Amino acid sequence: MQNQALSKTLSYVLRHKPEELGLHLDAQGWVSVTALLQALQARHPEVTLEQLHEVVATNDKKRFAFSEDEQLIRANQGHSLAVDLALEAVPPPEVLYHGTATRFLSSIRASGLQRGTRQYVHLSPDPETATAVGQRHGCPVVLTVHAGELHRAGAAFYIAENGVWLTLTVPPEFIGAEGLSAS
Ligand code: HQG
Repeated sequence: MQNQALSKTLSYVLRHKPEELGLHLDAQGWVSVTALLQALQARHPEVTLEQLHEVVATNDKKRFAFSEDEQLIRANQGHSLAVDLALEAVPPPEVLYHGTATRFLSSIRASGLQRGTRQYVHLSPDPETATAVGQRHGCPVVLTVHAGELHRAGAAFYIAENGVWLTLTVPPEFIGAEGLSAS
């Protein structure tokens, strides 16, 4: 199994469907590394602990983390499962960015940014990252989010281990009127 395929499998299992591999995440989203490795090896015997460590260390978006003693592993963000990442609420920068596809714009203007199946709306610290996120869905457009104002209005913001900002929802009045051209 290539590293990228292993990363995709980890995303799926650690964010959405652990039961697919017969696994169960604890309340904070952690699972035993030994149990995960055994479950992976039942289908892909060539996967090793070393490869797991390599994928966590070299992952382009730092999607996964080991516990300090390296006995547990979890996804840093992106969950649809109701896990409590135990992130501390922190004041966000005045402006954050959300990359999306142009076809979602009218709906977003009408109802704001909704988390959909995920636990949170995901926001990027810079327009470049947001462009890459938007590109996954089609023709990208980057929206500015008035995170400081939204925070002062009472919304909680969290920053995941990998720098992605998380909040429950962004009402339309906190989204900048202009979409930045994603070039
Ligand atoms: C859109 C990736 C219509 C939203 C990324 C997005 C990120 C609406 C899509 C992380 C809407 C959801 C999350 C509304 C939001 N009407 N469309 N009211 N509100 N949307 O994949 O933010 O590679 O669930 O704009 O890098 O794209 O997986 O969220 O286009 O960090 O590690 O609905 O996933 O990380 O799509 O991406 P997603 P996202 P990974």
